Amino acid sequence: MTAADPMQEVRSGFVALVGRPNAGKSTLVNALVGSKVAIVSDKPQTTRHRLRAIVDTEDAQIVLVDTPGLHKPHDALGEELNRSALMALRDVDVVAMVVDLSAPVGGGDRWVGEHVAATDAKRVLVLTKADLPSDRPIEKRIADASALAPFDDVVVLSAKEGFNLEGFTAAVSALLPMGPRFFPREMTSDQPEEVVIAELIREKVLWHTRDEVPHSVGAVIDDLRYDEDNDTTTVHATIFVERDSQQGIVVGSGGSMIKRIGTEARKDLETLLGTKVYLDLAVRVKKDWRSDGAMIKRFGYGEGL
Ligand SMILES: Nc1nc2c(ncn2[C@@H]2O[C@H](COP(=O)(O)OP(=O)(O)OP(=O)(O)O)[C@@H](O)[C@H]2O)c(=O)[nH]1
Ligand SMILES: [Mg+2]
Repeated sequence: MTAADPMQEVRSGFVALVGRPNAGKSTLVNALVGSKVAIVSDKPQTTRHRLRAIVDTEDAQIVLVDTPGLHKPHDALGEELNRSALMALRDVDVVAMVVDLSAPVGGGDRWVGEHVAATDAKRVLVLTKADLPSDRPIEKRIADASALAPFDDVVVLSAKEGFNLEGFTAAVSALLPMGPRFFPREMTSDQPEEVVIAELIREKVLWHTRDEVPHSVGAVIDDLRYDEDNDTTTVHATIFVERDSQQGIVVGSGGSMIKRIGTEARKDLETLLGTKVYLDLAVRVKKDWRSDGAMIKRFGYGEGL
């Protein structure tokens, strides 16, 4: 067998995944890439960074662009997240609109559909969560969602069960132009290590909190260093919340919650970094930071400009 020619032309291009919060975009990205590159939670508005993830096969390189869920914004953060998601619709070859097959198509989907219809890119409708029961016949759901924009193709899949991921890859590849690979074949994501680490910490907070708390949480890395002698990475990070009461929730009684968050995050970080990890987490209050443009920039959310 001869080594693949790096200049060989394959189906290659950029594919933006857009949709309502919680539709399942990031779960699909992880399933397609085959490793965890995007954080996921059961709370809406989990993704706050536009993230590029690479799916590389023998005859295609699909650069997936995961985006924050499009929603009705209530603050500066929400506006920035929407702006970032809508920016991703420009300059991509294909827009994949991700819709939760188990939930009714609603006004939020129609609004996303209008933006999808307005792009010059090819369009694929992705109906995900096919493993979940639906209260309406599947044909009806597919028909409702298909009417949201003029789509070039429709794919039904389950990211969680890994059902019909190859259907997505085939549908998207067929719509991509021939060209060179844009990224090295072994690369899976374009996120800087510090962002990945901060996001993993935030993800743990999302899973363990509810109501306004998940939305009020931001995480930053204050210091990151690797000590070769004992093969340990030391991470100092701060979790920001907006209220004293939220600080109490994230710390937990006798520090029980922050300990749990820290233990779970450390395990993930050890897998990610392949070293031992010492993780020090502080929880601080920054009142109404979601309305503060400077703080949003400091976290690097949205366009991170
Ligand atoms: N049963 C089932 N659950 C899924 C599937 N895909 C995603 N989920 C769940 O749906 C929830 C939201 O998933 P995410 O991937 O974070 O959704 P998202 O669209 O990226 O959400 P935002 O980042 O907030 O816009 C999580 O609880 C996932 O486990 C699926 O195929 N089947
Ligand atoms: Mg997401």
